[in-house]
Amino acid sequence: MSENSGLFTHIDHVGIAVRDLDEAIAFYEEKYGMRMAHREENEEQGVAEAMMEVGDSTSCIQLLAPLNEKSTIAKFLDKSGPGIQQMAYRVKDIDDVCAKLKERGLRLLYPEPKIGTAGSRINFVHPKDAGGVLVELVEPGTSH
Ligand code: MC0
Repeated sequence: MSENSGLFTHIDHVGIAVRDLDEAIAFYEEKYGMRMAHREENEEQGVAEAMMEVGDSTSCIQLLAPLNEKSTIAKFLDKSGPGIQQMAYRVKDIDDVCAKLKERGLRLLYPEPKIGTAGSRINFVHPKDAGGVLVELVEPGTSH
C-alpha cells in the first residue's frame, strides 16, 4: 500500500436496493447502456444481486433485491424505499483493514469476514459509526 493511499484502493461498488432485479437490470442496460458483469444469489445475505459495470472504471453498480422477507434489503425497502443502500470500498487485505478500523473505534458488523460477490471476502462498518452510510469492505476473490 503506498503511503498516501489510505485504507481503500477503489470504490468497488455502490449498492442500490431494488424491488425487482430483472426490471432494474433492464433499466440500467437500456437507459445507461451498462453491461452486466456478474449475477448471483447470496443466501446468507438474503439477496439476489447483479453487478453492472461503469465503463472501464472497474467500479460497479450493484443491484440488490431481497430473496425473502427477512432480508436486510426487504427491511431497507420497507423503511426507505428503493435507492442507495451501501458504499463498498475495495481493499487489499480485509483482515488488516478491519483491525485498523476497530482500533479507530468503528464497529464492524461481523467478527470475521463473510463471503460476498464472486468469492470476495466482505465486512461492513455500522452506518451509525460512519456518518449514516453503510460501508462495505471488499477483498476481491481470485476471479475478480
Ligand atoms: C439501516 N440504517 C442504515 C442502513 N440500514 N443507514 C444507512 N444505510 C443503511 N443501509 C440505519 C437505520 O436507519 C436506523 O437508524 C439504524 O441504522 C438501525 O436500522 P434498522 O432498520 O433497525 O436495521 P438493523 O439494525 O436491523 O440493520 C442495519 C444493519 C443491517 C446495517 C445492521 O442492514 C446489516 O446487517 N447490513 C449488512 C448486511 C447487508 O446489508 N447485506 C445486504 C447486502 P435510526 O436512526 O432509525 O435508528 S449483501 C452484499 O452487499 C454482498 C452480496 C456483497 O456486496 O458482496
